[in-house]
Amino acid sequence: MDARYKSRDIERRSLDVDGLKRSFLEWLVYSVGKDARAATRRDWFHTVALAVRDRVVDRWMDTTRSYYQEDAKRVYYLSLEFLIGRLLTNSLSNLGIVDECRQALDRLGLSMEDVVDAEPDAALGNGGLGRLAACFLDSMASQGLPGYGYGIRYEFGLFEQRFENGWQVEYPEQWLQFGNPWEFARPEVLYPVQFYGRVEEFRDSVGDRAYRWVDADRVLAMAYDTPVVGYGGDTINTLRLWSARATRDFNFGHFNDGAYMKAVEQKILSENLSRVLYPNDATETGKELRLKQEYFFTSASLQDILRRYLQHHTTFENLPNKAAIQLNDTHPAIGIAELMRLLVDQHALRWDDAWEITRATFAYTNHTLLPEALEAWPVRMIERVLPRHMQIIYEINAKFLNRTKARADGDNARLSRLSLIDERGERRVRMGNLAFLGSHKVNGVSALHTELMKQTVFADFHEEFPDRINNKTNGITPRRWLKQANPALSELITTRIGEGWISDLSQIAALRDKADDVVFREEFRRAKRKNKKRLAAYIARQTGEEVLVDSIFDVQVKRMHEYKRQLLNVLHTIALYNEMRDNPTVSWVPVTKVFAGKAAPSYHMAKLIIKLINDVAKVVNHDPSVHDNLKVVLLPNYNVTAAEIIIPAADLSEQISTAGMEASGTGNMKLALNGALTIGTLDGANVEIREHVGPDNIFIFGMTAEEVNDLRASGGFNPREVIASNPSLKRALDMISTGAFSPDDRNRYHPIVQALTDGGDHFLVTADFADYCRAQEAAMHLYRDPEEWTRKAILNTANMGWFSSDRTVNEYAGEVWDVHPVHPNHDGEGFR
Ligand code: KOT
Repeated sequence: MDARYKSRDIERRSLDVDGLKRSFLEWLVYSVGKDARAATRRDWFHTVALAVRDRVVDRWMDTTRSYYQEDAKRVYYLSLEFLIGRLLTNSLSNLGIVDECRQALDRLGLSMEDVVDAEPDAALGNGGLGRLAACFLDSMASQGLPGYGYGIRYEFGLFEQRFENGWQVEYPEQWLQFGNPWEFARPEVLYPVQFYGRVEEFRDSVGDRAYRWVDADRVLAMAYDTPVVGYGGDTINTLRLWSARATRDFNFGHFNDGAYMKAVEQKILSENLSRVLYPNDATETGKELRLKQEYFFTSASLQDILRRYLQHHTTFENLPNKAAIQLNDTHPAIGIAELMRLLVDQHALRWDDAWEITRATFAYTNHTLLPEALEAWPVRMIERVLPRHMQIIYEINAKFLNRTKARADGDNARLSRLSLIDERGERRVRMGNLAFLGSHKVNGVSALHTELMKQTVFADFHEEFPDRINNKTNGITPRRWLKQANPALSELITTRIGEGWISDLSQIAALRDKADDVVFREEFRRAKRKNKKRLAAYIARQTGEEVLVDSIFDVQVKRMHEYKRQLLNVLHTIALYNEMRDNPTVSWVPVTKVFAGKAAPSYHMAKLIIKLINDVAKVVNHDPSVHDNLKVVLLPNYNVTAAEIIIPAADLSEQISTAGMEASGTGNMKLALNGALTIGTLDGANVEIREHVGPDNIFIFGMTAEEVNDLRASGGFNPREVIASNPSLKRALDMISTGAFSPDDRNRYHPIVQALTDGGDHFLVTADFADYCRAQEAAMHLYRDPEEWTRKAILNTANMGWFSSDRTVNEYAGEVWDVHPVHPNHDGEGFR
């Protein structure tokens, strides 16, 4: 081998400070094309990312080769969203070279923080569902599981949120503007995806009826691969995202006609498929482009999965033994009809065999019971966009209902509920029912949510298939959400119990004893204080507001949604403000209310709540009569990077959704793991968090899901009565409705007041207000006793081990996917 090439080859792998530094300089000059004097922070970020990427490529290929050689069963996680965030610290940390990189940069006169901060946030998701997918990728790779993520490479991620005059304004999020050093374009991995056209019936070679989809438009799906570095760097998995490309022969006819501009226009239109992420969290749009996005990435992924399978196999009966496909909600559920089409139409399998294979391959995760989020596409739209799939869905439905009818002795109401087609009003395809029927396992994301699935949306299906529904309580990756986001606490933990917790979070239970150790408590507080200072500086930079580091940092960060009840928190804020003004001589526990979260651009009520928080902040923060005892901040543009700064600094974690409405929550887990005490309802995973941290170490309030259900069913809830009987609630609401926070437009908050009163208060904000205030008081009271507070905070951290996404993913692997760890062979000259 050429000696120069060889030395460079070794350089690409070295992990010591000198090697990294030389490698940075080489990348800077020869790939970024700058010298050190001219390089910007962004140039350095690209340089470092490319040099780090070099260090994973060999191990990535080893991993992929090992899966191939062992013909291992793979799991394919199909998700319309992957909310990844930044990758530089994550990659360095999982490779174990954070310090080396910092020193190498130091020798070049650069600060690691500056370089890290130049990376844009990969925001290819809205909230919990997308972030869960990203945590699962980290956990699968860290467990050595052969897991692939499949999704869309959106050119524009979730919009950037700014506040203008207190209102949310959306700006495009151009994360790819300066290139993405982590991805590898695969122009040769290209699959055709069809839309529209019509179905032709014909006779196959043995004279049976067969179908082909003709006259369709074609778009190409091109792959971009991002390596997913597992902890320790042994396993490097792949996230494959599809980008839409026009076919080369696109409207060739137009060229012959001389209609060149028209052809180019068509090309641009077809490439819109992967242009932008829909910004709705837990609500559906019903837009045709969204349906096309769903089919686009699902079809490309299935073609890729079958291609990989066929490298080792000639028939399909073993597909379920070699591939598990997990549907992240119903967004990829059209894949059930697509796999049937591929097996029956293209590979000539018999229907019943294809159906058995399909069902054994797919599993489905439901993430919400909110009716407005359950996908139901108009039959007319599917007929037009995916005509062959509509036929297949009808066929699945007919066979299923026929079988069921035989046993259902005439219960037509039940049959119509089980049907894949909703016949009430405009006929629609119920994607949840399709996903349920086409999967061998269906799961909810917390114990409570799974029980409610059995009792509500899937009650009839559960009766029909009692073994299909199972629970997989969500989790979070301790690498990103403790080790990386909270170095102060992580280092403290590691000095006391070693670093085993990073890959086995159950070991963090060894901290339980330390809750009674006065020295450890002092150090725990010191770490929290450091994080609070970091957040205070961030708040000052972002909002200009100065907050007291010694105040309670009371944090509610999540998407803006009525069911998450930011309004309940705002009402408490106003009530507390009034109490402080009324009693200026009392020595109050200072409180900083921290909010952050985006509202869907078309969700007017959520946007009005944002404006209200900003208006309340303006009044409270400038009122000298409360001194500095109360501050309210709403941080703009909440994303993964902001979460990494906010969460480690929280004292109190707000998880206050109306019971029965939050499927799980995962922010609740991140905050408790970082030593925040939860104030919350018995909703989603809060129920299990209480079981793990202990009822004495959490502030639970409010109605239970059952009580909510009964109250709603009784139809007897009257918010007016509740308000009249609670003077502090009445006063807070009166202030909102008379314009105390909006003197420039006194009617501004009429819709909010209306919803909470004559509107019937669907989310039961007023019903839970008094008990919420009681829980808040208990929290403030406890905060006066720093030793007791810290003891409970430590017990939260120590008792959250079960909520690692490693645990979650292992449960899926064992109970749903039947996949097993593979240990890649790194016999080459890999590192370590
Ligand atoms: C559902 C349909 C469309 C768009 C988004 C959703 C969605 C998002 N459904 N659930 N989520 C959240 O998922 C998280 C992960 O499971 C849960 O923790 C959270 O409670 C859900 O609201």
